[in-house]
Amino acid sequence: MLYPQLTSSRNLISLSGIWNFKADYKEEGYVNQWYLKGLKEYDLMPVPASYNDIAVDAALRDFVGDVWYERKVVIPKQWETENVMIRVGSASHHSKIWVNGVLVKEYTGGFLPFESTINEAIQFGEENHIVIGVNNELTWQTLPPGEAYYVEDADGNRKKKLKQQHDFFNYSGIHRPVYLYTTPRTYMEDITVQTDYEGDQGIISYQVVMNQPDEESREAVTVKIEVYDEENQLVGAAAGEKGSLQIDRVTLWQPQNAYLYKFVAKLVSKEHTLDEYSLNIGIRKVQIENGQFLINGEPFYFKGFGKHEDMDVKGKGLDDAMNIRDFNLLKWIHANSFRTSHYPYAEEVLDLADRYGIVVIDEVPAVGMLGQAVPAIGELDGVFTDEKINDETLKEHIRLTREMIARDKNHPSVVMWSLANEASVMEPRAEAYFKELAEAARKMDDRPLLNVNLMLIEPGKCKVSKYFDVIGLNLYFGWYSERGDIDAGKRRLKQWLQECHEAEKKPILLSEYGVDTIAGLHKEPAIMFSEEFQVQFLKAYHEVFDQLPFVIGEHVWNFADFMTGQDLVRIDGNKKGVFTRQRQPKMAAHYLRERWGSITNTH
Ligand code: GCB
Repeated sequence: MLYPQLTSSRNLISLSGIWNFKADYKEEGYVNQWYLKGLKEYDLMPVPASYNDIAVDAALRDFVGDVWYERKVVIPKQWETENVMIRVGSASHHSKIWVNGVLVKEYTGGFLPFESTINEAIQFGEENHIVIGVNNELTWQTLPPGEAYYVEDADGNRKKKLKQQHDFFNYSGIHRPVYLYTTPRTYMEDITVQTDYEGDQGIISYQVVMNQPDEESREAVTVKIEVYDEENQLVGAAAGEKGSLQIDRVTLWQPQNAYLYKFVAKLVSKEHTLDEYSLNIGIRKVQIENGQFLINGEPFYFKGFGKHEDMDVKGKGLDDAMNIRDFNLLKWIHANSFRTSHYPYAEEVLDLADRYGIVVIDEVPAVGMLGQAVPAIGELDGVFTDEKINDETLKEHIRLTREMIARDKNHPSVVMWSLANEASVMEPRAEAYFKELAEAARKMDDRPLLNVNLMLIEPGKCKVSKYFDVIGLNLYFGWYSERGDIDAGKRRLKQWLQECHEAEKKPILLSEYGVDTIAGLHKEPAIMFSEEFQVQFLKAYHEVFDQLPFVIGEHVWNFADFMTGQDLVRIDGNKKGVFTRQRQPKMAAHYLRERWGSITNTH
């Protein structure tokens, strides 16, 4: 699915802004046909934004169930000859779109886009009524998994609650932009670009998928490709739905040194351009060889973070200012990468990663596939069962992986797919599940695959690592175990990493390590939660990583403090950020800046 674009052949109207909004506390929206009759007594709600923190209202913050968004929009008369689409960047977690009372789309998944043609439902040149219903419940067959259940409130009314196994707050609502856009009747539905190079010659292979309703004129349409460099000079051209082209004296896309070519695709019929679409592409190569992760033939050492889409007030709503602040901080701290823990981030974020030269590990929303919530201690109950994580969950997992890869495949910044975070992978039934998942993913794209394990998965006991290229480990020795004893944690860490590598013989990425730290709390000697403790913990871990050549990278948990559900171990959220939630540095940020500034991308 191509991101909506204004081009010589396509129109685009943003529906971001203020919508009417109503949370369906009494579960009456369907009965009273709000999708057709409209909302009465509504609130105002910004789109995109999570709705939870907008009102001053605990009931809305913690609401579980259906909410309704509504707005009216005039659709230009001139669009009548075009194919008109509505597209939502993401809404958490299950959505339906009605146009003038007609259901045009139903979609499950909280972190990926969905769209539909709406020609049959709209009135051109007139006002049209758009309603989007969003439900934030989770089940064992959704990703992430969770369970909704009813409780009674003080007045004896039933109300829903949600049990989840992941710690980040279940921010809900329309999180990414809503667009109306057009394509011509014959248009490009998809473009795939793959890159390579030999010597100083770049190689671009591409494929364009056309949607051409009129089969008879199929012959008459040709695909034309042009590639421009950053000076807007034409450096390559090709024709045909599928092909490849060479770029002489190529400038590669490098980590922290991005270079983007503009790939312009056109559908042409009798010298007339029917459709036009362009992509920013980077030419680079990713491989794993001899236990090393290579980008453009050079060993790459990941320095960076697990992040979240999370901020004050807006929750998970897309915010360009915050995103650019984050990239500036990544640059400032000399990070070269991050993981989109624990769901695919907005396409707009990946565009920035392409431009800033920040390497991305793209993760499906497979988090919490285990029988307990974090913290990572205690027993693991079985979840790969007929009732919980079953064949239906696997089908969803494969579908969301396919949609993520289809959406993000053309981003040079994306170098690896992460297919799960902290699943209960010592269970026998996890093996067949992950085998099928990894095999399916390999058919979709050739980038390496990552699986991320929690510290309850003992070295040598993971049933699924063999199906992956890189092993991610989330380790908190000295925090969740050996609490407060950094030396003991450090000894355990070294032994654990060595045993893991001995058992799996695969490159290891420290995909999470870190400690909760209250900004401004200083203690000398250090104790848990102080800024000094965070620095000492990170230093101790780094001393271990620096001795072990099979460690291919370090992603601190987390880039910034973020909101969670209410819990004993979460004081106004998860405080493992190196930056505060307002994106100001803790002491550890200065320490990391010094360390990462002094080690190169190859370590
Ligand atoms: C983890 C999870 C992450 C949590 C983190 C923590 O292992 O992957 O989502 O936020 O631990 O801080 O407990």
